[in-house]
This record gives sequence, C-alpha cells and structure tokens, in this order.
Amino acid sequence: MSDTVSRIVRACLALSAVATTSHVPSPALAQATEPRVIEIVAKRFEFVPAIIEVTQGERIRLVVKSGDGLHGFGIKRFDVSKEVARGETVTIDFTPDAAGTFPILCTEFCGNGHEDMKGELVVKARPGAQP
Ligand SMILES: [Cu+2]
Repeated sequence: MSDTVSRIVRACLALSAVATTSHVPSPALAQATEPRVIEIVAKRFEFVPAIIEVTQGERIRLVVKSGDGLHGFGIKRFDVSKEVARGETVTIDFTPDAAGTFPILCTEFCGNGHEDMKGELVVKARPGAQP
C-alpha cells in the first residue's frame, strides 16, 4: 500500500512540475494587458459617476455615453478631449501617469448649467512611482 502511495506522490510531483513550467497566462498578466473599462454617462448637467478613482499607471478605457444632447469630455492634464454627440458613445483610452485629483469638464456648451457640469478624476499614487 505504501508503495502505491509513494507512486501517487511521485505522479503528483511530476504533474505540478509540468504545471509550473507550462505557459498558462496568469490573471496578473491578463490585468496588465486589458484596460479597465469605466462607463460614464454625460447628461445635463452632470457626469455619472462624477468621481472616477483609478491608480497611477493603470490602463483605463472610458466609455462615455451621452444621456441626452451634445456634450464634451475633457481631462486637460491627460490630453483627453472628446465630443460626445447626442445619444452616442465614445471610447477614450489613456494611462494616467501622474497622481492627484484632476477636473473633468464638459467641453461643449450644452445649455444653462454647462458651467456646473464637472467631474473629478482621482488618481491614486502607485507605491514606488513618481508622484
Ligand atoms: Cu456642457
């Protein structure tokens, strides 16, 4: 019986050796290649959600949808500026390379209240990165 057990143990060890040497994509790797998707609705006169939290160096894909008429979506610090036409959805890819809190503004005049149409991008510092 102990002979059977030791054979099973040897088989398991051999299998685990195969598992550790084969190239199975790890979840960490998948995270590094796929941007994080954040959906935002732009409507008179707000962005929903108004505050977006991300991490410095993280790849971000913003999917901005107009909930009514024409709006704009701008984050000056990261050279983001997109027109969002009535009922349309735009995709904005970027990687925030600086930590801090940055204003999100509507860049297209959309009516009385346009000036109050603001959001915030909060970029948390990545440990070990330059602020
Ligand atoms: Cu506006």
